[in-house]
Amino acid sequence: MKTKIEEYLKEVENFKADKLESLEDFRIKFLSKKGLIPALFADFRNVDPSERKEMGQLINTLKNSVQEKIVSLKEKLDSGSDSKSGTLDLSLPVNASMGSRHPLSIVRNEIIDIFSRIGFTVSEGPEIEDDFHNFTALNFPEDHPARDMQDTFFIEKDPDIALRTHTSSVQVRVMESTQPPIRTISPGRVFRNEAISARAHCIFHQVEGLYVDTDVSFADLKQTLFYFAKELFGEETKTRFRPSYFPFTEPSAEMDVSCNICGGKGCNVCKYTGWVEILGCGMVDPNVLESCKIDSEKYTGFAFGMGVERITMLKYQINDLRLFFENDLKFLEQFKSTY
Ligand code: 2NM
Repeated sequence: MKTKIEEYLKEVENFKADKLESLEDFRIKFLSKKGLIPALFADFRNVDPSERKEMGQLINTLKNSVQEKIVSLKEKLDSGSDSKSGTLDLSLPVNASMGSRHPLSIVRNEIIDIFSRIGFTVSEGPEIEDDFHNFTALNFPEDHPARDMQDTFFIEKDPDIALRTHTSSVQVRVMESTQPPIRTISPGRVFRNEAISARAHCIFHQVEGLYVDTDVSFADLKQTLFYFAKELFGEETKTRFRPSYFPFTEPSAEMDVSCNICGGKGCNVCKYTGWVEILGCGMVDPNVLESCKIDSEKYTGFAFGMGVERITMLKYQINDLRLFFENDLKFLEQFKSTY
């Protein structure tokens, strides 16, 4: 019996399989009910008691080496067949293209980062709004054209429920629920009933900002936005403020930055003026503070709003807004960022 087992052990050691079928034959030969190992265990009953210990150990060694051989050959054959048939090998290092952030997300995150460095928090709110938060609290007169069906997507009439047309509605909610000091920005999607073109879309992204405290002045507004422009477009960036009008701010202004494409010399992006408009801003109208239960005798505030698409187009010299919504990989793959 001993020589038989030793022969089997040699056979197992030398066994090679180039396909799963021969490995299966090997398994059947040794381990199946009528195989060689069960036969050895059957013979074991007739072994002399003085040899039992040694024979028992030998048979077990044989059984283990058969099992180990099957496992290791199976692994080899499996991984070989994978590479041949071209299925995925999950152990390979990643070398496929990695996916990248959407340019609008990159710029939005950068804007958030710049303002959070000077103490602004981020607030979010619903995209479906009531009339009070989207218009009335923001000092829009009853007959303002923005309240018209032509400009706003209404979901219900009486009471009016609509898709928010700006994220100022979020700031109304912040002011209602928090007493000053308030320093917050609200990034988000907004909706306007407009024809889609290279410069306009019915969905776009805004970041609006709000700062309310005692003694907040227009000088604070200018310096904060000057800091923002330099952080976003570079240290050499100049800013200028032009008077403007918004229902929710008084006085109101629009801020231009020196054109970062021609450096102020004049090009088709700045229409040969050397300046490009990037945001609207102003001192929060006391009516807005009062609508939100903030004492306008005690507190003042400034606010601003910007379109993320517009800023992204300027930063990356993109000339058609529709590219942001088409999900064309050739466009999206060009943007790599840590933001
Ligand atoms: C702008 C321009 C000027 C603005 C006002 C407010 C609020 F809620 F405080 F009244 N939030 N954002 C604002 C002011 C937005 O966007 C062009």
